[in-house]
Amino acid sequence: MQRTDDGQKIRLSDYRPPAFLVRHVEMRIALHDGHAAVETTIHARRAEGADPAEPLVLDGDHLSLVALALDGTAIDPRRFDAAPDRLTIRDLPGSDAFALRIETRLEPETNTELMGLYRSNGIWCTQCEAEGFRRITYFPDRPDVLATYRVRLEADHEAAPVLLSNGNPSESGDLDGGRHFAVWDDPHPKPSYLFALVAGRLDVLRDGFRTASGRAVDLAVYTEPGLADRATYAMDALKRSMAWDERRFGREYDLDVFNVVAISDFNMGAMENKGLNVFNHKYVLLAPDTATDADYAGVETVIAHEYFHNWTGNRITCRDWFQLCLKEGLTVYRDQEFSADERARTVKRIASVHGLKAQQFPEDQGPLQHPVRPTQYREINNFYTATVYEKGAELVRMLATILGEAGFRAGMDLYFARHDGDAATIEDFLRCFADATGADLAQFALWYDQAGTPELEVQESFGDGRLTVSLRQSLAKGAAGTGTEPMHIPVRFGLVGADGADIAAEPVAGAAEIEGDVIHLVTAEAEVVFDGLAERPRLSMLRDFSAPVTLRHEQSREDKLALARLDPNGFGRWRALSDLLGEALRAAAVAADEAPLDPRLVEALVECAAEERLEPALRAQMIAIPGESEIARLVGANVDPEAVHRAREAAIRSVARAGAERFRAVRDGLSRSGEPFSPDASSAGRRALGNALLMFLSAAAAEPAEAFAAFRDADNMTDRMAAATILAHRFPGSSEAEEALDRFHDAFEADPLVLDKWFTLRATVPDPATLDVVRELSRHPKFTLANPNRARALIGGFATGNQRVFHRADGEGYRWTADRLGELDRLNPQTAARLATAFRSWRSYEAGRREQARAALSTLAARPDLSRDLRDILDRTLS
Ligand code: 0A1
Ligand code: ZN
Repeated sequence: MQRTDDGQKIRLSDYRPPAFLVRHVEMRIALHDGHAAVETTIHARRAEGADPAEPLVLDGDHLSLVALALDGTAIDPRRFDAAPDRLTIRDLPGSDAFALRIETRLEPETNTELMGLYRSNGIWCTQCEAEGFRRITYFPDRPDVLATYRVRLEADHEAAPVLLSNGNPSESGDLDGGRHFAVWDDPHPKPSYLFALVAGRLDVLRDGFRTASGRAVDLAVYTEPGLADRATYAMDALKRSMAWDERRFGREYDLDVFNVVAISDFNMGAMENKGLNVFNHKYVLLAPDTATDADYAGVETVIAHEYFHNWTGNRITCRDWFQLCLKEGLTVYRDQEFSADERARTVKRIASVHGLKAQQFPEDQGPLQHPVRPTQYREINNFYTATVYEKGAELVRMLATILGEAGFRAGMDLYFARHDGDAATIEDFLRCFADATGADLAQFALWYDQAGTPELEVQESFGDGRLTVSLRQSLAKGAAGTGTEPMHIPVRFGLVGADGADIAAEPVAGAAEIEGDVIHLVTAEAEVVFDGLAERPRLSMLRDFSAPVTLRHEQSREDKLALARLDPNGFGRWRALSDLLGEALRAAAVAADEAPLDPRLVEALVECAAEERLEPALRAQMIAIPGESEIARLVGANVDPEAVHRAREAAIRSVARAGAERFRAVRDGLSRSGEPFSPDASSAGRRALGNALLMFLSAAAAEPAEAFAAFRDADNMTDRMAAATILAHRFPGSSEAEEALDRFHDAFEADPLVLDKWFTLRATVPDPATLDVVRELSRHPKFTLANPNRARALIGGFATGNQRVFHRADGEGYRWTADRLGELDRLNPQTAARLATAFRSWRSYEAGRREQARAALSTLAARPDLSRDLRDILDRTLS
């Protein structure tokens, strides 16, 4: 049963330290078919300075109390109130420690929200972040209450030969009636959101790691039976992550075991429970025949992310949920750096920036806007957002840019030393960098509190060997209503000469502060002057996307075209091309014309595709045509998705026709037939380029034969999926597309992760008839709203991956989606709320669609029994 909404907001300004502290928790959890019996003993005491008359108030969520005892004696019922969402106990000792024993009884099988203790494919597992522990027992379920845990699990040996919890294994043994037990000790004090248990019939892949100081760690990845051989890449990524964190940040692992479990039904990507990371199986299980290169990269990233949380999140956690970015932004930054080191830095950076613009920018510019550190929420689960994660990571990256590598590392070292074992705040974090380097970060701190994407306007003029660059920053007030003060924007730049080399020019003294290749813009406006230049350089601004801003650089198309060819910074070349493409597509979509692209831009793209000295992965990124939702974002207002679709198709045709011959030669040159599949970054890059070219070649030929042959001959999922997408999306209804989709379905029907791909592939066909297809798919025997991956594959695939049909003028796309969200909300509010964010940009569409979207959203919002999660998103989206 979902929580309904009382409309109440939780505010950062109301934060009070806990009145009671918990030192140690003992749990005995007996798992049975149909129910679980939980006995929890909380060793606690009143916090120093807390009011001795204050009752102990423990959080609960749909709990029923079985028994309650204080220091071994049942408590007089007049001394406590047990409600499903709260246990209040009065007259507790003034300062002595006490042991409170709480018994609860749960029904994991009926837990469809997948929060707390639930059963997935027969496996018992938990998800406690953010507030799931209170669905297991009454507890001060807040991240600033840290305790050590000793957990005893009991279950039927047959049903659950594997019994896992946090920390190190201690005792285990047999019990009567075919049951057995295992005890786990977690010596590291942790908040309740990091508690976990897993029990069931699981296969395991084992390995080991020796830390720099010599600790031997047993590593294990658990999967459903028969799938452990698909965990080898995840295990490899884990070992690489452990070694990287030692090298890069001096962080070692701190337990004797590290366990990872892959679960089929999971709301998010994964969870960093201490010593027992639980994953959506999508981020563990891989095989060349079932997983794409993007899946491999995703597994590597998520494995690293969860592992890195051991220090940034677990050893140092958050004081309260407003500080979520303290662990998430920092950990995303760390996983991005890991991928950059393990793969290719520029390619990784482009992918991150692309993701930031696709996910975070629309959030920051729409009704769901909030600062990286929010100051209020109704439902915390709705704040695991691109802003907290991805923009949060950008803030850490800016800090590294501003302080330099050594200063940043000194600040991180101090943070680990000073706050190990703490529940910290953003202020604590920033103070470490200030103290370690002497920097004043007061202005920088505004980035955490001011929502919205700043605009950075740049103008340049050149004469007599002197280049004057004017910079202006501005921040519009958005839905969050936060401040608009000028912030510290680090602007990495280069002056590119006609020979394609950076010109080393000294800035004229007295202008805005420049350190190396970074301009520190700290005022609303500033001017930078370079003198003594022998030629007019091309200004390459905001290299590596050194700040999360919208750059408005008044730069001629000639200069941009020159940078696309010449910029020695690979990111700069990509950005020049993507700006040129974005601008051309935006203009075409606004004018609703299908004019071909500027031939010079087309030529630049074709040349990039063929530029041998560039790594193929980068070439694939450079020739990517912006997607329809990206073009819609650039149009910004009164978007007509049909015009967007036509503009994009016309652009693809212009590039395809002009490049066909050279594309063919490049594609032929890439093929390495006979070589066994390898998921490494450069092999993946060759496949990415080859498949991007196949798309253009199919568009040029205007017929599906080549893509069909590629589909038929594919010996890995990346190539198969790419070819199937070309067939389904570009040749919908053709016999080749139908045959490919059927073959795909029949070959992989039994593999849930691949079947998800098939649902998404069909839901994203940009053809009006897709609405009937998704209707039919929602009645497919393998479709279920109970599995979040499946729900996301169909509903999410459609609503976020099919601009043209989701935004159908007749509103049918909106209504179908809203109806599904209403159904899903009754099972899994968190996933429903997340999917509902597909509507976040509804106001930027043309009037007719706007009205249809408003009507669909209002009808959904009018349902009386919506969850707090979905109601929060709908109210903010409509406001
Ligand atoms: N902390 C996890 C992700 C996560 C967040 C929220 C959840 O439930 C509301 C579950 C998992 C991470 O960053 O990986
Ligand atoms: Zn995280």
